[in-house]
Amino acid sequence: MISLKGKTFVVMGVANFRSIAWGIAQSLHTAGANLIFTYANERLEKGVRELADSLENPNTILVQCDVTSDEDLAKCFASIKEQVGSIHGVAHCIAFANKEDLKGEFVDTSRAGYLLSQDVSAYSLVAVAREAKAVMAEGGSIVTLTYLGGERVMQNYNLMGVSKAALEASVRYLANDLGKYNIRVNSISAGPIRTLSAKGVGDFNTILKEIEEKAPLRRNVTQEEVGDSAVFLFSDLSRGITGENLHVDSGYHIMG
Ligand code: KAL
Repeated sequence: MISLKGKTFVVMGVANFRSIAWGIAQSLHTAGANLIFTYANERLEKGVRELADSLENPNTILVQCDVTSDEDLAKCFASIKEQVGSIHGVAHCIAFANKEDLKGEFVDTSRAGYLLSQDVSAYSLVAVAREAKAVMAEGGSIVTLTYLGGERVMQNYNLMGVSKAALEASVRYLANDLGKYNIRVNSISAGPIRTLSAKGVGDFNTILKEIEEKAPLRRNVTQEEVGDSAVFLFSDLSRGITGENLHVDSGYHIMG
């Protein structure tokens, strides 16, 4: 197993125990890393605290951070710097789109809905990377989460697909900017997992079933698998990789 002992990682976007962010946190914890969790608002704080406390030998820090606020972002990373000095990576696991924009046709997307989704789901990575750079004295690794709908049209993913396309392009431009500081930026394109984001998606079972039938591995992926791949991207084993989109999807993306 890869050891990340003595290294500190910020995990943004844990909503509950089903979150991919939580899968990443658990894998990082198993690798011996120190963890800092950020939560968007008070409503989410209690759940994140309970999860953080459930980790064996918890040595974790929680910081509030609404990524749509430049002030919050600055305060959050200043507080992190004050508490730990420097960090070695950030897991950015944050996305949002209004429910009403995730059905019907993309052509009907409102300006406000489009901008909100871009702000939370794509621009936030740029802002986080800028703040994180100031706290990554020894270089580092930034990992964000995307989905195949950023590369192709997937039913109902609509404006989130466009936000993920912007996120994936941002990964490449950020990788180019931050490479000279030995900061790597990559994304993981996870197969469908039943998280809070997927809640209320009527045909989610159909989506999962299609993966079981068509993906090379003939099964769906788990939070743990995404978490372990993130640990690889955070570790020195991936030191030659940046600007990459790693598909952790049972191979589904290669199928026509
Ligand atoms: C094709 C798929 C089916 C699902 C379609 C759209 C999924 C969009 C993801 C987006 C992030 C979901 C939301 O923003 C939901 C939001 O409107 C309501 N939920 C919330 O506000 C909850 C409480 C909070 C915690 O959620 C967020 N996001 O803040 C895509 C599937 C197969 C794969 C998925 C689920 C991909 C993905 O991007 O999550």
